[in-house]
Amino acid sequence: MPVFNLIDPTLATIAEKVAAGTRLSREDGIALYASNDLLGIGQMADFARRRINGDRVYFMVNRHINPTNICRNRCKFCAFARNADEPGAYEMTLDEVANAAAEGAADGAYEIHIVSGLHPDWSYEFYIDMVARTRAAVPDHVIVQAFTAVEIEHMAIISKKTTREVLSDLKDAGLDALPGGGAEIFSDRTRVAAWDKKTKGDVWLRIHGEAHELGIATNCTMLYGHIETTDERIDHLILLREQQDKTGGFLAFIPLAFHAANTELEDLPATTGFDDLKTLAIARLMLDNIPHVKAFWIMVGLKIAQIATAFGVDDIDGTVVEERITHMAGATTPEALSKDDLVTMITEGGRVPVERDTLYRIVKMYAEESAAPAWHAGEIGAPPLVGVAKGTVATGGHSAATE
Ligand code: V47
Repeated sequence: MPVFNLIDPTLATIAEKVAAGTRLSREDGIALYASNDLLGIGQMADFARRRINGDRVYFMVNRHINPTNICRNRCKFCAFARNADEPGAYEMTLDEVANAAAEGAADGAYEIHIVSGLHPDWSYEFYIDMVARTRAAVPDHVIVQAFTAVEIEHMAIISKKTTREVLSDLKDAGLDALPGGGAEIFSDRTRVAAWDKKTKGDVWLRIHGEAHELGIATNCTMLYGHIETTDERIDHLILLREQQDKTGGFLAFIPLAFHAANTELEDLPATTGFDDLKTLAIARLMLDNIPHVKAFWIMVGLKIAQIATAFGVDDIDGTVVEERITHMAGATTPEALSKDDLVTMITEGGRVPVERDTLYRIVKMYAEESAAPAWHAGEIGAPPLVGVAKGTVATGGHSAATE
């Protein structure tokens, strides 16, 4: 049995559950947020991380493309969106998107990550062509991860199709995976106050469930550090966990630290390092059925992302190149990192750097590992593991070798 050095004795029952691989309750999540014992929480999250992912910390070479910032939803937390006639508004042509994707692939990217505003004039066919053109511009091994559930709902509205039909059309055009954006915080209170036109939580979850059923892997996120309460954060995590129990296709959870500059919530302070680490660690502990927890270095900064690998995180995202959404909201992180930067960040923590594709298949191991982890998606070319993470990850019950 692991021994956790807890300063806060109220965490003792939670520690027993973590050691035994027992699911944590809503009350446990609330108690974790109420505690100041960051190192105690971190030790438990590190134990949970190791049980699932062994010594690996994943990263990837990827390219983000944001084809337009023109958006008909003007959410209060967003510094990226513009009206068409506003200074700074831009839109890319399909040629420009395809060229950026080809350039990313030529630079070694295994993922093209496409997210946009909801352009009021783009047609359904334009979106389908965007995926088809991107797919055609890159080699087969490159994963096309495109469109948040918010964009999928938008496409369903403009095409008068169901969201399932939209996902199916996109898949036929070459879509492999959905990114995790647009979830924000599922509570209706926050939605009504700050993003009233945006996709409701139950619709966001339904779309991801539909994607999983169609064999499209997805990620999930939580935007934190704005007007939400910590209870609302725990409720958000539990809704993600319940969806994963049903459809099993979430690969990674990514908490997104709110950046306030140039938004309507500009007066709010930035998240603290303490809150960032606690949120990542609590996510690892609550989301016992989601294999990976990612610290997106663009949002939490390089130093917190590196330290987070000792607080439950097994993924620090990728090289990125040209990120606009957080930088327009005041992020001071670089826009790109090299592979060497990422490998150094991981190696300093004594972990095994693993370059992966979107589906967590191995591109390259950068060091020897003593034992393969419980969760292992195989090598590049192995069949995608979508929908298999149903309640099996917490105890290390899943392994690609046993599928
Ligand atoms: O949906 C918007 C968030 C998301 C701000 O799936 C903001 O692998 C902070 O989802 N401050 C887009 N966050 C980014 C995203 C993402 C990033 C990296 C990897 C993956 C993945 C997904 O960013 C939006 C929204 O939730 N966001 N504005 C802001 N001011």
